[in-house]
Amino acid sequence: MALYLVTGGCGFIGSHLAAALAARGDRLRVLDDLSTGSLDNLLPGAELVQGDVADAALVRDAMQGVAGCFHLAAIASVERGVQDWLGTHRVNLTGTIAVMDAARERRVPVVYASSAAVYGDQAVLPITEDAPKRPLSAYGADKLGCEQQALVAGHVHGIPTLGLRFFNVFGPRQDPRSPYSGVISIFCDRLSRGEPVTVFGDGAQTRDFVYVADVVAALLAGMQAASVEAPVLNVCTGRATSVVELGRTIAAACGVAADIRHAPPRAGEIRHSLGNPAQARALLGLGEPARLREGLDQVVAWLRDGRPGLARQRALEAQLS
Ligand code: NAD
Ligand code: UD2
Repeated sequence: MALYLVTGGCGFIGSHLAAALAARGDRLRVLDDLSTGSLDNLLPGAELVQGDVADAALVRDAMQGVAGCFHLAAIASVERGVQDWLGTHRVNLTGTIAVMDAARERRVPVVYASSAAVYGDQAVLPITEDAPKRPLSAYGADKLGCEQQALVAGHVHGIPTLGLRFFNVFGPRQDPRSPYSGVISIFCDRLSRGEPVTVFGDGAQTRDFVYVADVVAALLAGMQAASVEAPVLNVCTGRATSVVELGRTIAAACGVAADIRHAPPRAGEIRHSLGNPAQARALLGLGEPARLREGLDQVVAWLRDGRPGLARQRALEAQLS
């Protein structure tokens, strides 16, 4: 029974990781400032350190006695990086350096979230890990900065790390009601309530949507793969879906007609994003990823249940058993 630190453990992906760690019998310390995460997503029984991941002293305390750190805390939005360049940089890059600095003393392995945003627009698809990096956003540039600091962590300080470039992650507990929410959470929420959805641009842009359970499998397996070489892997499916096709598939999952409207494209938007999952599959021993429709059905069911957080969901399950 090992103790792990999960930064961002009250967020969407963090809450799923927390549940998976607990299911395999591990203990958990969560560091989160609850800015986009919520207390309802805190795993019952987990220790909470509430505060800022860029606060070096706080992170150093939180790192005490842990077997490994999963670093997920970030301002996980391209759009917010546009609005608040410096503020997001402080959390997304300085926060990561604070985590690696705190891991220094005992060389605690760190598995951290990078993003497909490091690639920007690529001519060759699907994207393999060695593709040239051309981030088109402050968010992507900071994630690339995290990867470069991980090289320093390994080379200079002997800290084992693994970076996981998540593509577009979706699943239950992804907040659908913020202007910065991911497209799947917004579309599922609106269409399930019979409201129209807005597609930015012509909707032919494509994304590689990966279900959160597959992301958690990569995170868990990733702790063994962390090394001073600072490896970085794609976490994706290798399947492309256009935004318009997504709208239609979600409408079908909700059992409603697709009411799709169009608005101008987002500035600086990536046109096509499709990852090659082969390296991660081979290195982490991952199975076949979930089909899009399977994952969408889970999101629709979660919305129908009133969007419970992890804690409320646990309480509901306890009542039923
Ligand atoms: P999320 O917003 O649900 O989770 C982020 C968590 O970090 C939240 O609980 C938030 O309260 C916390 N946090 C934010 N700023 C903090 C700070 N200064 N100090 C401490 N805690 C802070 O987002 P998510 O989708 O679960 O993302 C998790 C990680 O995965 C992030 O690093 C994100 O950049 C990365 N990622 C996500 C996606 C995706 O599609 N969701 C894709 C690529 C990468
Ligand atoms: C980027 C990253 C992703 C993650 C995320 C965090 C890429 C390829 N992906 O996702 O890995 O880090 O940022 O924010 O870099 N859209 C609509 N209508 C809406 C909402 C979105 O049409 O109401 C479109 C949007 O224009 C885009 C697609 O849907 O083409 C996906 O948008 P998103 O905000 O869910 O995620 P994206 O691709 O910016």
